[in-house]
Amino acid sequence: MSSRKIALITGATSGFGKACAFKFACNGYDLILNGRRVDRLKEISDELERKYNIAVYPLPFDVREENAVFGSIGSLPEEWRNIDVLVNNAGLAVGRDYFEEADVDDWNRMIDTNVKGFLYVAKAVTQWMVPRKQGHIINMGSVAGKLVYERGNTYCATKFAVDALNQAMRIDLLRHNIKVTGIHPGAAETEFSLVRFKGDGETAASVYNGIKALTAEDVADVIYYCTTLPPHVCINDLVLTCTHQADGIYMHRNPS
Ligand code: NDP
Ligand code: 8X3
Repeated sequence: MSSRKIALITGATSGFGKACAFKFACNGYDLILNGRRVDRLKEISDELERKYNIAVYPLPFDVREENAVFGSIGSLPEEWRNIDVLVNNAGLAVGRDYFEEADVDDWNRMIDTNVKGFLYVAKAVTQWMVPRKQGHIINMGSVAGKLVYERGNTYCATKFAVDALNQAMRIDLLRHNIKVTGIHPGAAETEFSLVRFKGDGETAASVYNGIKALTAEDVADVIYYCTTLPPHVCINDLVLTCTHQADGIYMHRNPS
């Protein structure tokens, strides 16, 4: 174990989290990686250690399980507690339905993951950052947390909550010198839509028809950039979309 910087990334088995793992690894960070799919977590960890000569500590848990989150992060070995960066990213949309037609189980999954799980992870990591008076929390919001769109109801609400909590954490952690950054991407082609549409690949793919969407790597580059600024500089809130998208509603498809 070296004295290199450490990043903890949730949702590192896919999409933004996985791309962040590669971006931070190639810049010399040691990594604590979370996700529920243990096989993927192991594969990614092995590849990163091999390719980038860094150390990886796989930390599988479901962010919805309060005891698992606090237990796993709270009992990290001493040498893994000096976490410099948290990418608080694990999250999902489930369903895209009109309010009166939506499934309450879908709402529960989104609220439990995107709000409660998000809070547990941030709080558990903060216990290691506060005594050091140092650290950077990157919270994964969305354009869906800036503007509500049709049939976005509860997913949008969870990302509005992330936006509010991002502001709240920044205010409350100010006295501990901890940076807090909200990242709000627009449409990015990851496994997000496949999860949202419950495995319906055709509908998932149609979300990106006629646009050149963001890639996970685009988002990871921006997240990493936010961590490279001098200690006295913090990007508080950052919205990024592909050039064919203005916000959570307006897209220009099939541009000539
Ligand atoms: P992916 O589906 O590709 O990745 C989601 C990640 O979250 C996976 O690694 C998944 O891992 C993890 N995850 C989901 N639920 C849990 C859980 N209960 N416990 C632990 N890990 C969990 O999607 P994205 O990379 O696109 O999404 C990442 C974040 O970005 C989400 O918060 C999403 O809301 C947000 N976002 C996505 C956008 C997009 O267009 N793609 C745009 C704006 C924001 P596993 O299944 O192994 O647990
Ligand atoms: C994911 C982007 O526009 O599907 O947060 O809500 S969107």
